[in-house]
Amino acid sequence: MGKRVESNGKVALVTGVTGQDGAYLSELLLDKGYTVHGIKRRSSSFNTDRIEHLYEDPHVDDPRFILHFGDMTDSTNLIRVVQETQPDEIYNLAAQSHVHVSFETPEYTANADGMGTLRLLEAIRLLGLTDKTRFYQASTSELYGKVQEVPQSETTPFYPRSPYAAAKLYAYWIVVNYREAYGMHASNGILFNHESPIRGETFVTRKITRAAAAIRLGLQDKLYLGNLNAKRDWGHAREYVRGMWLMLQQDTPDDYVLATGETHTVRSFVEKAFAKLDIAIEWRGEGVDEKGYDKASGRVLIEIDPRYFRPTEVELLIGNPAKAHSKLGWKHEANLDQLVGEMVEQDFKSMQSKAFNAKSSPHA
Ligand code: NDP
Ligand code: GDR
Repeated sequence: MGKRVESNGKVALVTGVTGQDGAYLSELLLDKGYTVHGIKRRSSSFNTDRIEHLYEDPHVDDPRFILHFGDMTDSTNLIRVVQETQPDEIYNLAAQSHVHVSFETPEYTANADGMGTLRLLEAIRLLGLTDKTRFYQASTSELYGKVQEVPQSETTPFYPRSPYAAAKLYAYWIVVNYREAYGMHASNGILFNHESPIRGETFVTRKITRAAAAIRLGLQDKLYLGNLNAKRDWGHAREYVRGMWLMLQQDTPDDYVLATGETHTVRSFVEKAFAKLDIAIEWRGEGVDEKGYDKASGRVLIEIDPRYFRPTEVELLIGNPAKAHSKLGWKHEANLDQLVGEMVEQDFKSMQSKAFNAKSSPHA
């Protein structure tokens, strides 16, 4: 964060503030002069790494970034925080956001991602804030699931393929319903995958860029992955949070796809990431026996572990962001090559300095 900017008098409430998008969005809103309230979960270890740089001493006058403990599964907590903060805008980013994990925790995912959205909308309604508070819902390209048509747009039918997507489907429709029933300014951003150097470490892109860096530095031997053939439309998270904000600045609420309009396989993401560190990957074998070799040394660097396969997969995502372009003036900028480059560079730098510190520690 640079110098504090003049207040614009507006208050935003961000759920999921400790996540990738929560961090970028808070930065953007603070830069625009908002007072930002964030809801974070209590955890047994620190979960505020991504927003550390935004932290302000709570004892200063007129604090602009304020954190509240809370949880999407706790109605009374959400009602209290909304009442206390009286937000002009709510960005609902909190979710159990891992598709594969949702098969292990389907009920919790439905509760946090589906019912949690309803709880927030009801809080707005019960507190009489329907005319004041605008609402952004973090909807997802996972709603499209099994391919119906490509590229996917706001009018493409949904066919969810995971408990996560089914929970987000409920959230999507309850937002549309509250908009139509109560005239709320509530919008769905149907966002395709967006990544960054602060992407969660268990999503495939970050898993790959971290592994590439660690393998290059000799800190890891191999990378195990699941489905290499899945295709995703990957953009940069910093650009996507701007789209969220734009949706809430429109006179009328609506639903918008944010995407790049390009799609790439997981396999090609792997090749690009390793190539950034001068490792050329050569693939041999098929199906679960496919392996990625270091072309130069012949060493196996990538293997398939079927544990990472999902019971039902989303094979192909490619979005059509034409509506966001024409109505919001939003367009992605970074291409996949730039995104991969930024992620690999940051992972390499931070692992290199950690490895150096470990070596130079007197206790190592
Ligand atoms: P992250 O997983 O990085 O962040 C999720 C956030 O939600 C974290 O702050 C997490 O807290 C919080 N959270 C999880 N469960 C609860 C709960 N029960 N109560 C309160 N907070 C909770 O996700 P992203 O930032 O990548 O994504 C933001 C939103 O956008 C999510 O809703 C996701 O489903 C959706 N989305 C993401 C896309 C992407 O490509 N990134 C694409 C489309 C939609 P903690 O830090 O404690 O875990
Ligand atoms: P996704 O992201 O499921 O699209 O959901 P993820 O990065 O987890 O998976 C993308 C694709 O890669 C394949 N894959 C692997 N995935 C993981 N996580 N780990 C592996 O080892 C691996 N190997 C192959 C997956 O099968 C999948 O096809 C993300 C989340 O941010 C959601 O919250 C969001 O809604 C959607 O993007 C849009």
